[in-house]
Amino acid sequence: MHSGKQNFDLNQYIKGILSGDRATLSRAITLRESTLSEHKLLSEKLLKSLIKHTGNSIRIGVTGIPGAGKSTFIDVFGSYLIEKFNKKVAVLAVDPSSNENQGSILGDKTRMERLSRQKSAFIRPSPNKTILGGVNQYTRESMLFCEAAGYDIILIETVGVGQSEAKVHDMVDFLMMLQIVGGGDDLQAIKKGIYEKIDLILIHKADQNNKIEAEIEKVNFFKNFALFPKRDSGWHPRAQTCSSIEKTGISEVWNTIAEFEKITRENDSFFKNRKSQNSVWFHHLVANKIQDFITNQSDLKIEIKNLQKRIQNDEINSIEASERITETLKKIFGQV
Ligand SMILES: Nc1nc2c(ncn2[C@@H]2O[C@H](COP(=O)(O)OP(=O)(O)OP(=O)(O)O)[C@@H](O)[C@H]2O)c(=O)[nH]1
Ligand SMILES: [Mg+2]
Repeated sequence: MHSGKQNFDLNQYIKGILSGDRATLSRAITLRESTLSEHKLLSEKLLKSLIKHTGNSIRIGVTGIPGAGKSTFIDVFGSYLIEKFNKKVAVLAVDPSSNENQGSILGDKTRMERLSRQKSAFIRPSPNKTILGGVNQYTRESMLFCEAAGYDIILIETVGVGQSEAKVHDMVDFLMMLQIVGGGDDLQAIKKGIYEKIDLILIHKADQNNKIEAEIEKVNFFKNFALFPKRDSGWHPRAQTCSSIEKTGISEVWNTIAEFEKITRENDSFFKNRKSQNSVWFHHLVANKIQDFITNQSDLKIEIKNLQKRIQNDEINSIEASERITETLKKIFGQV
């Protein structure tokens, strides 16, 4: 018998995840996010064991400014996919309102009320403050755990703050951006180069008095998109309207994603994209390993602290101090 508090071993994690147990899945994500070195080691072993069971989902990023309606849309869209197509839907969401896990869970459960009641849904909020726009390496690895647990649709909610689109773009197959009707930043978004990364602009809250305005904006986006060259993937970004409250345009979003998947699988760009994303992941893993290695060098830590003190006391300047560190690093890596 294992109570919630007891440590799981590798096999318990593997068995639990492969059987689709949501509590174990949740624990595995927490384990991966841990900074303790024994947790890191175990979670790495776990990822290695599960990797052959990953990759069988469609990975969808949902970005947009705070208040664009991302969580509401995911609630409606995810429920639609479960009810209509019997899909298993995992949501990796960012909760900007809280930096504590407990608070996050409560926050997002209320925003995704319908979805959180579904047996085929898994919702994992992450605290926002520590990570840019809510995505980091752990989001990618959480996604892999979800795939091993049998989820076939992964939705990643991320707050659009410019750079976060690039980060989420590195881990999803399809990226959509929610725009509020009358947001007025259509051209600006394109200028920022975000266009290159977005597969669908969803003009959201196209309801009540906003329906006509939404259609006009859709046409404007369409015209702007026409100015850009065709992508290698063979996909040309779309603009569509949608209301999560009136539940209009929801099935059309799924149709677009299905079409995207068909086109990019047929011309192989789907897998090419995933392969290049694996290289990005590898770079992150290497950078983390180097960082871990260095921060575990106590001599180096002491030296940095001492040098910082000496800089404050005007005994050494920053450039000289950094040269000392170069020398120490050379010693550590055996290049003297
Ligand atoms: N009129 C209208 N309002 C909507 C729609 N979808 C969401 N809203 C409202 O927009 C507000 C923000 O919704 P959220 O789903 O929390 O937005 P979000 O983008 O997830 O926000 P953050 O997570 O804070 O970045 C809420 O008050 C929703 O009720 C819609 O389709 N139509
Ligand atoms: Mg939200």
